Amino acid sequence: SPAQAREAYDVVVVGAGFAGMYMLHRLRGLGFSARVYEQGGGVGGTWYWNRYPGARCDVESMQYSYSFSEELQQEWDWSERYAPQAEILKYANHVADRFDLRRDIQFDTRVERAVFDEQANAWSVKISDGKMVEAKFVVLATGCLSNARKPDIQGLDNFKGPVYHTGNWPHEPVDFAGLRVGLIGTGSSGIQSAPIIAEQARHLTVFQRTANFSIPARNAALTDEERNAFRNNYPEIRRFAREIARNGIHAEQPDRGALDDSEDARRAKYKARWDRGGLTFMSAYNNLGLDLAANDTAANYVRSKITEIVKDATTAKLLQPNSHPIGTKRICIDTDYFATFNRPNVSLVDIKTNPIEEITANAVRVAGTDHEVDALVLATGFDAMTGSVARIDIRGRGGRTLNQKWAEGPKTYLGLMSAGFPNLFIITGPGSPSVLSNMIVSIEQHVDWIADCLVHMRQQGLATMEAGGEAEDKWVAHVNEIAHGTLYPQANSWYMGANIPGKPRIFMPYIGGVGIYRRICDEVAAKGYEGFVMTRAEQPRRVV
Ligand code: NA7
Repeated sequence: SPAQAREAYDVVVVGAGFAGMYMLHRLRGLGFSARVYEQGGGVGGTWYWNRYPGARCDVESMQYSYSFSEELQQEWDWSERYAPQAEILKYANHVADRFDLRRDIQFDTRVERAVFDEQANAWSVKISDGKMVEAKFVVLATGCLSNARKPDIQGLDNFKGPVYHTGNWPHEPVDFAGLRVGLIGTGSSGIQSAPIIAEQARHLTVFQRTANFSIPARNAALTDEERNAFRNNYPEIRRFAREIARNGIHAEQPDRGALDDSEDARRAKYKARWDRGGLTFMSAYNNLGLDLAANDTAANYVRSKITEIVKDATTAKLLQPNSHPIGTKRICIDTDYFATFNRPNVSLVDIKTNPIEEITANAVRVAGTDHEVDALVLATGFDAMTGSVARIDIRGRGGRTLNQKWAEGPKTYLGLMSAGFPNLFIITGPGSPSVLSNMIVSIEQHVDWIADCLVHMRQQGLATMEAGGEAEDKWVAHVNEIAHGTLYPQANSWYMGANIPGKPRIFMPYIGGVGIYRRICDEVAAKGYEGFVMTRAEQPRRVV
């Protein structure tokens, strides 16, 4: 048969970011044959594409790093509290070399289609060089923020100057010297890049639709002492991040609500966290994500800091977020973002009251005024969590596509599998903590769980595994129920799919915390993969 001539693997992995690389490493160690396809020209996933000026991780480097190898975590030297993109990419390349991963990764290659063959119990995978390969299992390690979204703004294609997207930045350096630059978007990418572009450009005009909350990073070089404090305590730090911290980051945990403190005590606490910088601002109290009155105290503190920093009162007012509770859109971590608006060469244009009418050959037109620019930077975000999966034509049982199944929102069991799509795993998929956590903690947990599961299937002689429909429905309902017990659904965020016109509004990540989630996954496995349906090759499928 023609199938005999095809390349065949136990596992095809889609993507060579942090998830795909670790998956490959585990599979090899267990004796599975695996092939990774990566659309980029190198490893690193999101850190390969997001090369915009100022790009950094907002989780501290000593924690945004793999824990699976003791030698790796002891030997790698992070230079700063928050590593810049180039250093994270260097780390990804170091890992690829150190564990000799490249020989099983095919770069510059997209997976275009994956069709489940119900007779063979295997996936038939079409890759962009035209080849078909066969795999018993497919693992989607496609990332959550990897499908850069170009906005539908009238006239964008008529613009004569260069147009850059932060999520798909050129590899060669971009020089803004002497140019008037227009920046559209004030999420994390816009907020990180604005201060650097402002230093280079003749003029920077920031077009703001939604003002965002941002906390200073207080980035600095790491001292040996700081590095050693982590290295000497890694077992405990990593355990805490995995099992205790809701977001997979080792930090002091709040023991009280914001309204339990007096106003003075509260301000002192917010000040201490503002001065220290970073994401832990949001864990000053344990109810900031739950109680609007508590949330307001933190939001008001940040608004007061914006007033303090920004000299022009009108600009300060515009920069104050007022459309969502703090933290319900991903909080930003910045270096001098608000102070950038004190520069004489920076201006802010409100495009909430008056949306961009049109982009012309050399200007952005708002409320009848042409703001002339020589270059445009789109920091307009991603089709998050499902966008990259949706670009692959995935067909499960009965030829049904995953896009058809997910038309009203992604449905998974534990974020790991979707009913009707046997032997197809997703790493950090919708329905798992994913983007609400330190991604590397969540990636390692998923990869280890999938690896254990494949070993179990091999030992038991199982041919297929898939999410049971009932378990999936219950999980989807549970994920929604806990999200709706929080303030998060009050924001039009990419967590909700709200940044993509027409995308169903479903709160996608699991918000219960990485520790609880891990326990649930472990219990499911311990109970013989409860809720999943397994078949042997010779058995007809049990109908659930
Ligand atoms: P985000 O957080 O999705 O931010 C995108 C920004 O672009 C946000 O301010 C949007 O305004 C704005 N936007 C999007 N489309 C438009 C159009 N059509 N017109 C004007 N403004 C627009 O993406 P980032 O890349 O900054 O960050 C993504 C994540 O990466 C971040 O959370 C970190 O986890 C890392 P809106 O808020 O929708 O009104």
